[in-house]
Amino acid sequence: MKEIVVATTNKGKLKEISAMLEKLGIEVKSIKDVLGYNPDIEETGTTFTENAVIKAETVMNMIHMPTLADDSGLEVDALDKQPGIYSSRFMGEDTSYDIKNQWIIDAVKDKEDKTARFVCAMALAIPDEETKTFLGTFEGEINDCIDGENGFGYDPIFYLPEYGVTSAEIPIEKKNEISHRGKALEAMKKALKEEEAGK
Ligand code: ITT
Repeated sequence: MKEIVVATTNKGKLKEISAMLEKLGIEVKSIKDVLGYNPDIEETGTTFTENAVIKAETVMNMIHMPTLADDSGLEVDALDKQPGIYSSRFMGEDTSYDIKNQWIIDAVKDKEDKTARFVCAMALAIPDEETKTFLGTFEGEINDCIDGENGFGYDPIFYLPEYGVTSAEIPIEKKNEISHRGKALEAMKKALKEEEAGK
């Protein structure tokens, strides 16, 4: 595959996915590059994987090109795995991440269990092929303050005990090596390689 359209409106995701795919020699386009606008897609699924498939197939059916979609989010164990699939809609789509992040910090402040994880489901929809899905997870804890300028979304409160910093304090290359998104893309790479070898 030489070219792939990434069905996302999220600039942070696009930057990370582009950095990973360009390393494989794949040219990345956003839906806006191809369609000229971002279609409004309702995420009606009940799991990350269902939503990733909805996004990938909706866009692929519009443009008839290989399309990759990412549905991801933060699961906080002490909050019954919320915000989960509602991560971008949590507290309202237009609420700033400073406010969302501080709300989560306060909500787990007195909880013993601060564990959390990012989950990423990727769906690859190719014309006339069955859609393939891949899952990656990234374990961490909720930090006690907002720290770091890198990444996006909930990265500034996602503490990595092994590194002693949040995922907003590590460079993008490092995050891509260890993150939910990096792992899902690694699984996709492996599946595509195996498929190629079997042809
Ligand atoms: P698209 O649907 O257009 O791709 P979105 O941001 O609405 O964009 P999702 O519905 O998958 O995408 O929601 C993902 C949210 O989960 C994202 O907006 C962040 O709040 C959070 N998230 C996912 N991965 C993250 C990461 O690597 N770092 C920080 N926050 C992340």
